[in-house]
Formats: sequence, C-alpha cells, structure tokens
Amino acid sequence: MDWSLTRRGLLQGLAAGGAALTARTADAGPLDRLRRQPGWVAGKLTGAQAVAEALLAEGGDVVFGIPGAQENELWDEFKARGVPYLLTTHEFAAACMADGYARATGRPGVLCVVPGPGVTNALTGLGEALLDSSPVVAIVGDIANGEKYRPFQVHSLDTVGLLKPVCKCVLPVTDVRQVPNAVRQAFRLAAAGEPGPVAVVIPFNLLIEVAHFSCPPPADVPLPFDDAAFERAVALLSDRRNRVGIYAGYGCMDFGDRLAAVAEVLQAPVATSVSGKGCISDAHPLAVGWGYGPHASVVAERAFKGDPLHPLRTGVNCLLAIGVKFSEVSTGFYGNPRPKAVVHADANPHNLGKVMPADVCVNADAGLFLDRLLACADRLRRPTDVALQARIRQLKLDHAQALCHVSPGKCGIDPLALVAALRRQLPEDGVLVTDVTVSEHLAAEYYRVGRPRTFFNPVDNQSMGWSVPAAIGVQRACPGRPVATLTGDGCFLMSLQEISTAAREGLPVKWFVLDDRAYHYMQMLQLPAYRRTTATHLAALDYRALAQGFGVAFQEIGPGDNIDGSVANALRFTGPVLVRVQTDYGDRKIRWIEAVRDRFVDELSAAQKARFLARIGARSVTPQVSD
Ligand SMILES: Cc1ncc(C[n+]2csc(CCOP(=O)(O)OP(=O)(O)O)c2C)c(N)n1
Ligand SMILES: [Mg+2]
Repeated sequence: MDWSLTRRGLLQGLAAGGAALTARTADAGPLDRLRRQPGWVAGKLTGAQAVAEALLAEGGDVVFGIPGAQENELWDEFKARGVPYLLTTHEFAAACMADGYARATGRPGVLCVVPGPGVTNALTGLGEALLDSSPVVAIVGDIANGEKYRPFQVHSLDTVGLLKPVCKCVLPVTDVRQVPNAVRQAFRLAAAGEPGPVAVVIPFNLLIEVAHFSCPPPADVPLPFDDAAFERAVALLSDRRNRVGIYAGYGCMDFGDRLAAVAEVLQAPVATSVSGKGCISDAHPLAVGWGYGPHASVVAERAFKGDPLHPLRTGVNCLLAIGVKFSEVSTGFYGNPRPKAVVHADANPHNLGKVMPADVCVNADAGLFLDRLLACADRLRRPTDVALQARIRQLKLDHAQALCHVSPGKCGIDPLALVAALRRQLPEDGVLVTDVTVSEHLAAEYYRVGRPRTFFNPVDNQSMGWSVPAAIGVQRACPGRPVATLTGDGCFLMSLQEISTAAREGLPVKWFVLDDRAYHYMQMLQLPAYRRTTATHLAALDYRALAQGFGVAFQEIGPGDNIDGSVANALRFTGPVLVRVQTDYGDRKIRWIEAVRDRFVDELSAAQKARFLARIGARSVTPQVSD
C-alpha cells in the first residue's frame, strides 16, 4: 500500500474526519434526542447551528439578507440544516422583504445582516416595520466580544445602539448558551402586543462556539386585557343615545369576522386607518372606507357626519377606535374629527388616548376585545338601521362614479385610471403594494379591498422605494397569488436593482411604475406654498433597457393605450414584469393633500401666516424658475 500523502488525499482524509465529527455533534446522546421533540432546540450545537435550529423550531420559512465575514458560518448552517434563505442585493431590501412577508402572513418575517453597513443599510426598512407595527426578526452578526474582542475590528459600529431606535426591542447575546432562547424570544416579542421588529445581536465568535442545549419552546406572551376599563367601555357603548362609529386599525386585521359582527350589533359604520384597509371587506354594508376626516374617503366622512337632509340623523357621536393609533399620515395631519365620546382599545398602552383624547382607554388585544364585545351583544345591540345602510350604499355608488371621470392626460395617463384598472384586473386575493408616490393617497381612497392582508402601504415612515422589495417578500409568502406594486419613478429609483432578485428567484411580481420624471408629491406640496418647485425633476430612464438588463419582462402603458387590457396582460405573464406607466398628473386634486394643507395653514401663527402670504404674493408677480 502506498502511504505517501497527496494533497488531495490529505483533503479527503480531513473531510472524512470532519464528517465523522459532524455526525457525532449531530447525535450527542439524550440531549440530542430532546432535539427531535417538536419545538425543542437541544443537543450539542455551535451557536450558528443553534440559530438555525431555533429558526426551524419557529417555523421561519425564509431568511432574507446578505452574508458577510461575521456570518458566513451562519449562512452555511442555514444551507446545512435546510433553513430557506433568499439573497437580496441590499439590506434595505432585506428588511422590506421581511416586512412584506410579515404583513402578508401575520407571522414574523426574518432578515439576517452583518454589522456596520449591513445594519445601517437595514435601518430604514426596520424603521418602517417599527412605525407600521409589523413583526420582523432581525438576526444581526456582531464583532467579536469577550476574550476575542480586539480594537478596530471591521464593521465595529455600535450595533446595538444603532438598532435600538428602530426596533421594538434589541436582544444582545453575550454567551452562546443564550442563543436559542434569544432567537425564539424575538419571535414572541415581535408578534406580541403591538407588533414590531426585534433584533438579536450575536458576536461572530459565539457562532463557532459549542454548547449543550436543551431549550423548550418559550411561553407565549399573554394577551393584554383591562377588565375594568372594558366594563366602562361597554357602559358607554350600550347607551342608546350614543351613535357609534368604529375606526379600526391594523390591530384588527385578523379579526375581520368579529369586527363585522360587532359593527352589525352596534349598527356602526366602520372606517379604517390606511394600514387597517382590508380588516373589513369594503363590500360590507357598514364599511365606509378609510379615515373619516376631510383627508380620506368621502364615503367615510359623510357617513360619520350624518345626513344634513335628515335632522334626526346627526351622525356619529361616539367613536370606538380599535387596534389603531391615529398617526399623522392616516389622520391627514391629525385631522380626524373628535366626536363627543371616544373609546380607544389597543394592545399598546402607550398608544391609548395619545392623539385623540379618550373617555375610556382599554389596554386590550383587538381580537380579545371584539370577542368580549360580542359576549355582551345583548347589552349593545341596536335595531337594524336600514336608512344608514341605504345611505352608505348610495355614498359608495356616488364615489365609484369618480372613477368614470379620469382625465385623458396629454403626456401620460391619469394615475387614478391606473388605480381603477388595477382594482378591476387584480382578483380579490391579489395583493397591491403601494409606495410613497402621491398616488398612495388615491389608492387609499379609491382602491377597494375585499380581503385582509391584500393592500399594503409604508404608512408612517414613508420610506420611498419600500414597495419594490416589500412586494418580493409578499410574493415569496404568497406563491400563486398576483402581487403588484403602485410605485412612483422616484421611489423606484431608490431600490430598482432588487427586481433582479425576483428575476433570479422566479418571483412573478409586477411593478407598475408611475413615470412622470418628477417627485410629483413634492411638487404638489411646494408649488402652492412657494410658487415654484425645487429639486423635483428626475432624469429620463430607459425602462425597457433596464428591464432587459435585470432579466425581467417589460411593458409600457401610455396615453391612448387600453389600460385595463395592458394591466391584464402584465398580470397574466408568468414571470416578473416591469411596467412603465407614462403618467400625467395634470391638475388632478388629491383630498389628502388638500386637507393636510388646510390643517397646516390653520396651525400657523399669525406671524407665520403673514410671512407665507407675503412670500406667495411677491413670487406671484415675478416669474419663478422651477427646479
Ligand atoms: C427615503 C425618502 N426620501 C425622501 C422622502 C420625501 N419624499 C416623499 S414623496 C417624494 C417623491 C416621490 O416621488 P415619486 O416616487 O416619483 O412619486 P410621484 O409623487 O411623482 O408619483 C419624496 C422625495 C421620503 N419620503 N423618503
Ligand atoms: Mg414621480
């Protein structure tokens, strides 16, 4: 026998030894048998293996992100242990995809990024998830700690410090034995109460350390419920002099049946926040659309106000707000009127009565709160209000008429025509993901939603470019369902390279991009106030070449085209499609913009008003240069 060592022989020998070692690590006796119990993380594992096992135990079915030096060990274990992963081109996109996944499923979306630039790139997307109450778990590698710490390590920014302001909670891991519980606790915390992002920060030296684990599934976080406040709420709601209107938020998203049943018991019109769109079907006879102030759906505003032709119908005088927080965007700069009495129920006690002073604040999970209201149905029930339902029906018909009056547009199509066509062509279970184009407000107002979790908007962080990757996360969570975006060209430019990820993964998202070569949103805000625009024009872009370069199909919609036919055509295509929509906003008015401007002006001091008016006056008589 020839015992001389060749390089290949040596490598093969090492590989065989390694395999034996791995096999031993994989079955380390009784502890390891625990590992096979459902829900446990047990056995002799490295930190990286423990992360992978914890993710599997939580049923995490995809990790979005980008590996790096501190985390290659982890990504290798994802592969070894069958944790599905999806490589993105940017960590902003990873956070948005995890957020999109979470919104589509109601379960935490997961991302995995390196410290330093991976974290700073992800901050905007995590911030959106935080402000929009979306459950996300971020697995974040960190520089070496403890005895392995050295000064000036690569990416040695303050990882925990950076993450804290954009996360509901940050769990720094300092010992390998904490790994499984930290990861699993992150899932609980992300989903508990008001959902949000939770980060687990793991120094990379711990990923290669070995420990014995026997970690059972952590206990579920109990649902909040304030019984005493609930009784006070029922007393107010059962007073027949109170005509109740419901304002429902994202917290109600998975309790649509209960919400509708409570509305029927109270004979209350139901308006939603933007992120609450879909928690009750817009087809429900008591559903009135989003908002109920001058910035939002005209149906909601009028249904809540009452009927001027019928003096007895004086409108809603008792607001029942559930799972909602009256944010600036959703209320049109805090423009929701305050009825005489207000009951506010929310899982997060810090949201209660914050913007809208409330007579009764109930710290409660929305589902539990609705359940308990139904249990009191006998005390709350009103007779069927046929007149109210007829009025809502008529208001809806009148509102739908607006969609027949879209302007033809000289240089492009009216964005409202696209919103209408998307609604007609997407099936009810299709998903529309909007972005920070001024058309987001047209969509909020006019895009009817029939099912929960089929309409998403980056509401409270207003992160431009969010929809492009978020839609990919949604599509990953909803294979087989059509997923489309409504995004502006400015937004698209912020994350467009991510369409290559969908092409690689075969995720058939359709990105509808409103191309007006401008930040029209900023123009609508700037022109009336300054009589000119500044920094709002964008360069022309060859969308066809771009689509080709990134490997996705392309379609163009322009003036004179059959919009419905073109939308249907794009939706029919089995792969991802970039759709350039030549857009002409013309003089289309947007209720949200008008109402917000009015409120902004109202709140100016006399001196500020005078200065603004003087500037407008001076600029009106001299020609102004825009951009
Ligand atoms: C990251 C980020 N930067 C800046 C803004 C401010 N902003 C809000 S909307 C907008 C322009 C949006 O333009 P576009 O996507 O072209 O949509 P349009 O209104 O033209 O349809 C800007 C600059 C923001 N919300 N987010
Ligand atoms: Mg634009």
